[in-house]
Amino acid sequence: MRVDIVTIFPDFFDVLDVSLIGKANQAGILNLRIHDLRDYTDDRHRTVDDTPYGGGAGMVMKPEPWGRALDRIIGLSPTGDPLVIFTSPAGEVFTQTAARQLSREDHIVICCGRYEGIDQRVIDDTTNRARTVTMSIGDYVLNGGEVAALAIVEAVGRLVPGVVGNPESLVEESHEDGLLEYPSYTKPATWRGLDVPDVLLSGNHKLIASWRQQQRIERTRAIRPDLLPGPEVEDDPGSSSGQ
Ligand code: JEB
Repeated sequence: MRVDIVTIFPDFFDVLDVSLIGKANQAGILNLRIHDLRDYTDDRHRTVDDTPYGGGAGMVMKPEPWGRALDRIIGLSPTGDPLVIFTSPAGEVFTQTAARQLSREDHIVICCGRYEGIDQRVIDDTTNRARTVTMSIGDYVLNGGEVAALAIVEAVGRLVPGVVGNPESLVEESHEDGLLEYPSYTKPATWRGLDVPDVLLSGNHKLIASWRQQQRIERTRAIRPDLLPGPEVEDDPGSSSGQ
């Protein structure tokens, strides 16, 4: 899988070298390329931002460097059909389901904005020439798209065959079937007066499996009840949405 990332902070992605993703990159399973947006500027100061039309706080990323960078990267796509992702607090939420779908792509391009974001015409123009999505990694505010791009690359990369050593560890996982994971324990059997649950030392694999499943359901009910199938309540036109 080919992954291109466009950013004004290429050094941000150095951390990938110390991870499984970096190993997969060296092994040729992933082909990860980081592009410095400033290489696509044409002025002495390598300017990437300007003041917003209509006024308001902060700066907006100028369209021209983005246009030149994406023309080049989309034009040189080895598949000719890349999926371009703009990270944004206003995007559709990136979930494990989205990660699965992205892991089946042959070429993705991740665009990392900064400041107040990128001139909207860059997204509109890209939508006219390539499959384009806007994605948010969650409902909190970051200063730019780099941390979001790292999260997407890690979540997607580990689903690409050959990146994670043991494919079984991918199956038995939180969120793959909508329940949280069961609690894990290792040696010693007693630590600071706390015992590993007896069932895990029983050697009874059927009993262990049902105990773990029960733990998953209880944990999900306690911590993430929103993940459990609940009573479908009909929309009340009089109720306000609330946050
Ligand atoms: C992504 C970004 C900014 C309003 C507030 C902050 C480019 N889950 C997420 N939170 N924030 C981002 C994100 C994702 N994905 C995110 C790209 C940019 C935040 N900012 C700062 C812009 N508008 C600039």
